[in-house]
Amino acid sequence: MFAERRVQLIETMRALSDSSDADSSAAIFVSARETPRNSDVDYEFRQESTFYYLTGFDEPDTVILIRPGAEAPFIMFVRPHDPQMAIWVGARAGTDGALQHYGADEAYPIDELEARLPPLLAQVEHLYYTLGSDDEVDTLVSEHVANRRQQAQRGGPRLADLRDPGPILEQMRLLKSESEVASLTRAIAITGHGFDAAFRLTRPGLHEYEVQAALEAEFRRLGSPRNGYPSIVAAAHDSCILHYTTNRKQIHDGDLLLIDAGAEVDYYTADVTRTWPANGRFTPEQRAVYDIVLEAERAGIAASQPGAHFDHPHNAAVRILTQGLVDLKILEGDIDALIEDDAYRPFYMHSTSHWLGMDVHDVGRYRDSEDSVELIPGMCFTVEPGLYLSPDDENIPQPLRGIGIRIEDDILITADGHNNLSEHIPTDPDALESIVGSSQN
Ligand SMILES: [Mn+2]
Repeated sequence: MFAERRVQLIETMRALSDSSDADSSAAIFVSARETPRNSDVDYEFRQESTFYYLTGFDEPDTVILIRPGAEAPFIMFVRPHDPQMAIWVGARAGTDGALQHYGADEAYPIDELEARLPPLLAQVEHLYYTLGSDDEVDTLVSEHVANRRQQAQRGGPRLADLRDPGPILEQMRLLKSESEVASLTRAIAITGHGFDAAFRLTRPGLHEYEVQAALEAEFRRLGSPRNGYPSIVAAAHDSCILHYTTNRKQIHDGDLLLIDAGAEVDYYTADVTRTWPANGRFTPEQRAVYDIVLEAERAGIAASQPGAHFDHPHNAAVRILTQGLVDLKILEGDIDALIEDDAYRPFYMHSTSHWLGMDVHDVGRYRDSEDSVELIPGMCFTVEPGLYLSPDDENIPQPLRGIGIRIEDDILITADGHNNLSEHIPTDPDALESIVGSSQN
């Protein structure tokens, strides 16, 4: 599948070539680098998503060159074998591995990049590289551009332009293949097991991190090597903080607990949020807000259809949330006028959906000129409305203050509608009440 993606990229580059020679372009992609944390310790390494999408290669300090029509269209520059490093941190693929296991037509040690790059690019007219993606390669590319400009003045082949390959890859990554959907499905299934453990364990007196540990223990136990993003485990009014990740508080009787978390599998991540009562029973106020958010979420999911547009689930959710804010006596007035004025914004300050895939906020355009993009089969995104009633907002009736609720599912657009990939993780408030705290441990 990695080779197929490189072929698809090559075909797109050829189609975008305006010269007589359709093979006059080349593309450069750079891996993630290791980031030092302190002395001999690095931050956990994760490959850059587009680089992994094109290569399946998960080592740092790697550069690839893709050249349509060349005798060696796929060249990898990798870290060489190092017997000493193999003892300390394990073997690298090396140039042999790049050739044998990763489909490279040629492979060289990364130290040779600076010397080899200029001759490999000497005839290229359209150079694809995302400037700003890597300091070292940025420098090599800008030196090459400067040298080619000088050479062109002396009659050398002209480098016509430097192009960003980002939009091509973003469009490719936006439409998920069957194997990508299978990985997402697995990530979401594992995430569901984590939520199940969290539901069952939850009870007043525990700390947020204890519930997080139960959730993430399932992720790891079932084969997810890491989370797609840091888990948000927010009790009480911290559920009103969208990206609360402190997760250190004790959970008290009467609190809500909001968890927003996703296991990563094969470089694809789930992104699921549930909110439930710590003691297993919603208060009437919590339940009233919960029912509004759930209705908004269901309306958003129902609006997720091929041929609809990206904004439609958001618009459907906002209508329900605004009506709900009126019913709760937080807003008053005509629903259409309130929506027109963004009156819901203090209580619902994020949008309802984002693309989902290798990155939790995955790549892909949201708008085509004026309109939001049309939904087509293979697109995957979240639907995640919420209401966040600040503990400090004196315009909110006192018993509602501090209630924060978000419900989030992962939706795949299909030929005849959609598939809610996280549907098996309960959102029904009665179902949640019956499962919360049911573990004896
Ligand atoms: Mn999300």
